Amino acid sequence: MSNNRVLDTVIVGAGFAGMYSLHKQLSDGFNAEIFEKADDVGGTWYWNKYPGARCDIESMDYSYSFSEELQQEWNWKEKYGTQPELLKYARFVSKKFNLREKINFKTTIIKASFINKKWKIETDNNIIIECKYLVLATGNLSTPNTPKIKGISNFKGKIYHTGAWPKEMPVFKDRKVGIIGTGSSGVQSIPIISETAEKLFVFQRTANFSLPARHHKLPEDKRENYKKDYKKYRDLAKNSSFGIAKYQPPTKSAFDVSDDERNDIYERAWREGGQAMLFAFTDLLTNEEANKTAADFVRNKIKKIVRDKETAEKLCPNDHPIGTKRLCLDSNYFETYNKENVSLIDISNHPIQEITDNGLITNNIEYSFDDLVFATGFDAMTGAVNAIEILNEKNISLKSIWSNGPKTYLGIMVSEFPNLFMITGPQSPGVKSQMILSIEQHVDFIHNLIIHKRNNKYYQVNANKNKQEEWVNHNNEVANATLYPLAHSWYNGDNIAGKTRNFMPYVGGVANYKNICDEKIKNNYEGFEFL
Ligand code: FAD
Ligand code: N01
Repeated sequence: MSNNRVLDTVIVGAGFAGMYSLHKQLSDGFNAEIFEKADDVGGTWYWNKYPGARCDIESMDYSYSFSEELQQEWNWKEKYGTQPELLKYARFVSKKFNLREKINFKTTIIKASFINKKWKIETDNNIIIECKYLVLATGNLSTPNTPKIKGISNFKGKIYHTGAWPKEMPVFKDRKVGIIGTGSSGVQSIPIISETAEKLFVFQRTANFSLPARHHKLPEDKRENYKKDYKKYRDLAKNSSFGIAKYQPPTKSAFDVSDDERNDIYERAWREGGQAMLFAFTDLLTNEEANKTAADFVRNKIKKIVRDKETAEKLCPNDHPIGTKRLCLDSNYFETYNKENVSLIDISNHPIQEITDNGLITNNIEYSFDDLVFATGFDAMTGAVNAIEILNEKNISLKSIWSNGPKTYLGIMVSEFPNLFMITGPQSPGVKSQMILSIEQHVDFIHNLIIHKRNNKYYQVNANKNKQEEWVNHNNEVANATLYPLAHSWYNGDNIAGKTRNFMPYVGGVANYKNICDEKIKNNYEGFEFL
């Protein structure tokens, strides 16, 4: 592709959001291209190649619904798709819809300035593009966070981050490995690394809740039956809170049933696998006592699984209500701590003092290993956007405006940044949902907005500042009526040193959110200003 050019639309990122956005744009005759820093499509599923990486929402749900042909043609092999399968799926989509020729790989967008009613976009390889619309499909979990720990450059072994895993799988056989972090990435990778490593040291700052995934191959008949009724399942998902067909809103409080009944319900959910337990009662995420019934159930399970009492105690989460951090799903995570070659090191009261040539020091004890894995997560939700210098007409950067936390209108636009759109941005339900469903809904909304603008010959759309403020306040009110803010999590920005605490996702549910968006359209795009 040529260097400098003029386009209708620049889309940043070739994950599921960017690809669908490009497809919509091309289908409606816009001159659009994607710019992607990786050398392939896939986004999350390109970067997170760590051992055990897979989705934790069943693949029959966690997939595109926009094309009936695609959803009938593609055959998921497993209940929860593996990273290689998801990457293959992303590539398949990019080829089926002829997207690749419009994707500039190995190109990072570094700057975007709104000048004379157009966006001027600059890349790290000196391409300059002028365009009407800028769509940020940069991902919520795409900026890996490596904590700044003293001595890191001294480490003589190999260092990996789960969120930027090398293409060639490292061999841990007969090696001593240290891993920092016990979030979803740690919980998935620890059991697999322990299978071959001579020794695995797990450095845990906070114990995390995890439920069994009960993963299995997807039987062909089950898959085909699901496909026959795909529309029904997709509609159920759209009308749910989290965008998952089988988890419909519960109707009873945890205290509407006897202790025995409640326990039976949790036991069935535990055996079934997945997140079912969290959807058992209406008040699990709003009432601490109700939540404790589920948390106690899981803590008791951990104590039954893990043989060493002291280790089991350390693995029991006690600092947050269950479900208020992203709930992990695992395959034999707690069982892994019964293995001779695995040691759990509780660093909750003893932060890592230093990384040394051969390992690390905590609580004045040095642990030696050959390889160090950071499963330390991401600068979530704002990291990738803030990494681009985005300047509005007054030359004010989005990063500076967001310095005390992000503010958006519907998670889609930011006031005073005209013609700039975000897919599943802060204050949208994106990360609190089956994300591909939210991505599709956002892309459709943004696309309608652009078409409305084109049809009416407007040159600019901007989010109204007061409406944005109202939306942010509503977002906070909804979050504060739940237990979510009680947890220290990336939802609040707590995992990044110096990041202002702000609860970022919209937790009112995908169905409510879609209704709100539909209302805005009905009310002549309420909150959006057209010029
Ligand atoms: P991404 O997939 O993150 O893609 C963003 C792309 O933008 C990346 O390729 C990145 O390289 C590119 N980019 C960013 N900045 C720039 C720039 N300046 N210039 C050029 N390119 C740029 N969600 C679920 O709903 N269910 C799951 O089971 C699930 N599992 C997950 C497992 C893991 C390990 C992780 C990390 C996340 C998971 N998620 C899951 C969330 C997942 O991120 C989303 O489901 C979805 O894949 C996000 O797609 P996206 O296109 O919005 O962003
Ligand atoms: O990251 P995390 P993740 N010293 O932030 C620890 C999605 N995802 O990559 O809890 C010591 O959850 C940190 O400790 P603490 C999913 O949305 C999904 O695991 O902050 N420890 C924590 O234990 C998920 O939520 C899947 O005290 C430090 C861990 O590192 C999101 O991505 C799989 C530390 C980070 O956990 C992020 O998950 C993977 C330090 N300085 C990811 N800094 C699925 O299964 C951080 N930690 C679908």
